Amino acid sequence: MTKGQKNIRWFLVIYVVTLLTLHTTEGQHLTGDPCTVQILVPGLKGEPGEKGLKGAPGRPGRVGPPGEMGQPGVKGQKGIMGHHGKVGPSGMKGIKGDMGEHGPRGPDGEPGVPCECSPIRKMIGEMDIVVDQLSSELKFIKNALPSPAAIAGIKETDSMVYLLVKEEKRYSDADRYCQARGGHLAMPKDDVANTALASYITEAGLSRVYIGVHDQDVEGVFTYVDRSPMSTFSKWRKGEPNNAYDDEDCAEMVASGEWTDVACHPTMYFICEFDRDAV
Ligand SMILES: [Ca+2]
Ligand SMILES: [Ca+2]
Repeated sequence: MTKGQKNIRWFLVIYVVTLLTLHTTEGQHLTGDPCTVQILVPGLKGEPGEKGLKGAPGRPGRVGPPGEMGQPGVKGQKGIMGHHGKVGPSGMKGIKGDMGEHGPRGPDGEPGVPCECSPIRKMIGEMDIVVDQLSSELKFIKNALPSPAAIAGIKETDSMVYLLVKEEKRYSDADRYCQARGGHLAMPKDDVANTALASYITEAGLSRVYIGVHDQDVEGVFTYVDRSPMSTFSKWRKGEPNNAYDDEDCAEMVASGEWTDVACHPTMYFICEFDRDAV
């Protein structure tokens, strides 16, 4: 837009405003020609208008910053008791406690019945003797036996205790075994002893055992193993001793109770004897 065009435009604006002012405002009539172009001045400031209606609510503001941490709350009440738990493992045995105090004395018992005590005392005394004998025999058995399976029990006479040993040994080893236990190979010196030994062999289911008879010192002169002479008793089987093969210097007893001279080196079972007084 040029400067001339701007001027024309301002002129037209002023002219229209003037016409409108003259037409609507009586108090401001000016003398002269209504078509005369005049400069107008602004009127007085009007009275304040009435208060307008309340506007619509504004938009929500921004989210504010987080608040500060609050104060601790009040402690709650105690809850109800829970269920019982599982039974735990047994604890270790505790230390033995001190002995308690003596209890009060009990009431007196009923009076006893009078008795004749002498026979009972005598019986007790006899039983004590038997117990002592059994104890000593048991001690002897424990000392004499290599093992319970090695013997077929014990055979006794009035003066001797016989022990059949079921371990096969040579004559000299067998006697050594008996001596180590306080005895000898059995030396039957009468029929009572010889019969006891024979029954012992039979009851054990054996056929022969070494006994303590030999002629190792002088051929043909038999003695007992303790070198005591055979003066009045012997039980040789018929035809014995015969020193067969010139090699029989020891003796065995067979189940019948008879004796036979045999060689000393074979091994076989044997019977030991012990004095009863020493047992
Ligand atoms: Ca001989
Ligand atoms: Ca012979």
